Amino acid sequence: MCYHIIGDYMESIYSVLSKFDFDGELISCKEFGSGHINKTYIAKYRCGDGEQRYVVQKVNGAVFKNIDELMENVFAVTSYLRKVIKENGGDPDRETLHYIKTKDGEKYYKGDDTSYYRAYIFVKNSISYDSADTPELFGASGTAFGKFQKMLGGFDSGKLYVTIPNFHNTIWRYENEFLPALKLDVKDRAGGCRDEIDFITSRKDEMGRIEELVKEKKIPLRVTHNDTKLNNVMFDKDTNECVCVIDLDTVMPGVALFDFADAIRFGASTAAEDEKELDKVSLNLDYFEAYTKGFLSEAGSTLNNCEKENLAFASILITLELGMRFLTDYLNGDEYFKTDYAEHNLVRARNQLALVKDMESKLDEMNKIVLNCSLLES
Ligand code: ADP
Ligand code: GN1
Ligand code: MG
Repeated sequence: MCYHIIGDYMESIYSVLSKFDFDGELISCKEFGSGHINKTYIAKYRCGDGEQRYVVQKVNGAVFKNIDELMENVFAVTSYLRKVIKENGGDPDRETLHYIKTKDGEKYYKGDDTSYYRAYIFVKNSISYDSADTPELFGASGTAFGKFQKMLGGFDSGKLYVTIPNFHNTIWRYENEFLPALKLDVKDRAGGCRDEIDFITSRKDEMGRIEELVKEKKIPLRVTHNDTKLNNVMFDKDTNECVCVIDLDTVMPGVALFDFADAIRFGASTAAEDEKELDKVSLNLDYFEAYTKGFLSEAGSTLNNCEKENLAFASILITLELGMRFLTDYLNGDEYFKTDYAEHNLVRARNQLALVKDMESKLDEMNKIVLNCSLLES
């Protein structure tokens, strides 16, 4: 048996693996993925002549305060999806996540007071991407998230717990997180980012626009994913077809617009989320169009006109929101997002705000693309 060394938590991860009902003999386990919140491991097991891989995740208990409710949500959503996928003649073992319970029959394993682990089957022959080489590949992820939205159309969103309250309530985040962080300025960092602070503050009036539409009942709450980064979709390694949507921790009642928007923010940018050279950061309209086509081809019939009219605006708003979240975390001393170096959150914030600026100059074109794609669907 060959054990890969995983820093100083080698001991504990192997004891964690032994708590789950996995088949076969452990071959290796290593850290994996580029997520900012949870810690992900891939564990390989020998099963007879073959191999079985499992994904094991340490859920971030500081971010997700109620792990029981979170796991209730993911089990409820994945069981529902399995049913729909079967009805549609698909393969539920491949097209949605398959969670593995612990040997005690629990949905997750609780280590010490702050560590929670859960496990699922690694989707065979699949890969995730941090960027798409072609608009077609990105468009395919739009189809996958659109289909995810459509398949969950019959699931009552009121039955889901809210795993992070006010997750995409931009004005709430401004008033209750950004302004207090700025006021306290615990690390004395605000002086070094005045331009970014002014950029955010000057857009305050736009921050509540979607919330208002929800209050006026023009936009409904639906079952939404809320974290639709390209690397939260698995593609088939050979054909590059989308296989399944993953990272279901933030599936909860929400605004479908933001599922579209967050994917655009990440995948239609010409640069990585933490690119330092800001002149490399812009919105690629070909990618925007490919995603819009893909998303609306599946979810178009579900969304109402008010939602469609706000797809482009929501893309700007979610980018502003994340820029503000990164800056808030920087001001707070980097407590929320994983960082690789001291100024990482500030770099990410500047990057997102540069993208906002470019998107603002392209809003009319984005709206035209949405309109054309909607007409294609009607
Ligand atoms: P995070 O919340 O940290 O983003 P994810 O659930 O997105 O965690 O998982 C991190 C990465 O692990 C994904 O981007 C993907 O590459 C890989 N991964 C996660 N689940 C699976 C799975 N079931 N099958 C294959 N790869 C997976
Ligand atoms: C986090 O876990 P991950 O890396 O998929 C964050 C998202 C941000 C994203 C930015 C629960 O997502 O909201 O948009 O980083 N998830 C949470 O990359 O806060
Ligand atoms: Mg992820």
